[in-house]
Amino acid sequence: MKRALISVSDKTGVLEFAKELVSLGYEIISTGGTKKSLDEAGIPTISISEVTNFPEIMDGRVKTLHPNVHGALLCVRDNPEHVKALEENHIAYIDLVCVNLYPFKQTLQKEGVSHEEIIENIDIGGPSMLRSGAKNYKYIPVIVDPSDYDNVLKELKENGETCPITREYLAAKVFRHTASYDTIIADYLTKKTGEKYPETFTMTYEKVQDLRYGENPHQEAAFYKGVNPQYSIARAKQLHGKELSYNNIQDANACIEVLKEFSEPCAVGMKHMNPCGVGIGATIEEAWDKAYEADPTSIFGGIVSFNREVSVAVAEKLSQIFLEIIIAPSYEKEAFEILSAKKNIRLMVLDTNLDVAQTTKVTNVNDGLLVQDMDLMHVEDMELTIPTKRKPTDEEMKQLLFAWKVVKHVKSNAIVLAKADMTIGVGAGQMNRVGAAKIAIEQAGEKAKGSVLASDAFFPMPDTVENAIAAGVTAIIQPGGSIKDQLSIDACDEAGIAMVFTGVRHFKH
Ligand code: 93A
Repeated sequence: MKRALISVSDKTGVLEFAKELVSLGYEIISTGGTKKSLDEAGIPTISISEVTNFPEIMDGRVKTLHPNVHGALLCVRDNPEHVKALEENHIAYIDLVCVNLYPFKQTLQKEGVSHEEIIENIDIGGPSMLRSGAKNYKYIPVIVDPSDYDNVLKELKENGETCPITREYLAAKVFRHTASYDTIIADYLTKKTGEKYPETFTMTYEKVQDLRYGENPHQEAAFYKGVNPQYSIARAKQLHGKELSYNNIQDANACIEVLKEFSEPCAVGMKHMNPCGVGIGATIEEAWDKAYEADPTSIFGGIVSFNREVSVAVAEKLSQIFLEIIIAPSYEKEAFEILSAKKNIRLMVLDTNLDVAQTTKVTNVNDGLLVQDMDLMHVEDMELTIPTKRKPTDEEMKQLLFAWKVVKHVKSNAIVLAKADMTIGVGAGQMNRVGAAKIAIEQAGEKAKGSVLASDAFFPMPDTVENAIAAGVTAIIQPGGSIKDQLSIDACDEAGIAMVFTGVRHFKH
């Protein structure tokens, strides 16, 4: 008689699965809680203790960790020595394993959970059975995911056994699962020790969706999210519109990052990973008007994020332009109706009050990862100094700080011009600073008069400052620290404009 070992914490679908196995002639072996559920459903089972000849002890910590289980699972059935060992020790084969693990992740996410409870939810016996069975996938199907029950049953019914390729697929899934399970445990304990960059870097991500393609149609792609995403694109929910694309997700992520800088009502327009228009105001309408006016050309086909509910007034304006995505904490009912009248526009919600939990940023290079702290440095924590004769006025200072918060999110070399709580010129990703400034100044045009300028890193030459002065900029914020700082300061003093040093730079490559 064939035997199936069933020991599951997630009981989804297990009664039906077990019932079908019984009707296919399997004897079911199961552990305490699982057996109870199967018994209650009238499904005949034998207890694990009957197999191990040993009681479940220590609150179940030791129930399946036994040679009668692992010998049965690991035996190479084509190896006479193995078979002999099995017979000599009176061990019978186990032909199918169905195990899912103590809910470690879910326990971790429980409000007010104690360390002891978390530790108790580290499954030891379950992964051991999964791994033993999966190592021997040549003979044994091992099912860790209830969504595989149906297919396994189908194959058993059709062929009396599972297909080798299915067993291989299931084994790969098992090892992915146990690896990711252990990663979550390791992550929890590593965080507890405070070790930030341990000798191995492990991460586990769960698939959100396959993407139609990557950056270009000839590249395959998928989107994965962290185990407990916070205020980020991985947490956002799509309410309406076409499926997100790879480029959408990257841009939306960058768009949300800018939003995190501001607590006042704010609207951010993003295009190809750079903010094209950012506005703040007393209301979300005002913020949007500014973000739009900042650059009505680039916003076309862009991504927009808000940190306040989208009102009807804003929705009416948004519906006039072609946008890829709108992200906001919520939408007024009628605002949602207005926007969702467009079939393709992606409408997303994201709680912008959540904690900003992510503290490390991972970038990949071929065959490697670069991991660094997120750039969470805020201007409030910087020691600002004023090297010029003239100090910025209060209004200039307000605009400088606004521009500084935005320039942090513009690809280097980055220059941002701002005026009246909005960006008016953004120079992004240039290979020289003066070039980035030229783009920003040209975009601002007449508006540059009386504006302020932020530079993500210091000026190696005074040329950018000279160009800014010529365009009518009245105050500049930059890290300082160039050996030629004095030339830039002199240029400011000569023109009677103000300069602020942050002492901190914001490269973003
Ligand atoms: O406590 S364990 O690490 N020790 C074991 O020997 C063991 N055997 C199965 N956890 C063990 N399990 C796990 O118990 C399984 O992975 C499954 O998640 C759970 C099922 O227990 P029950 O059937 O008593 O509800």
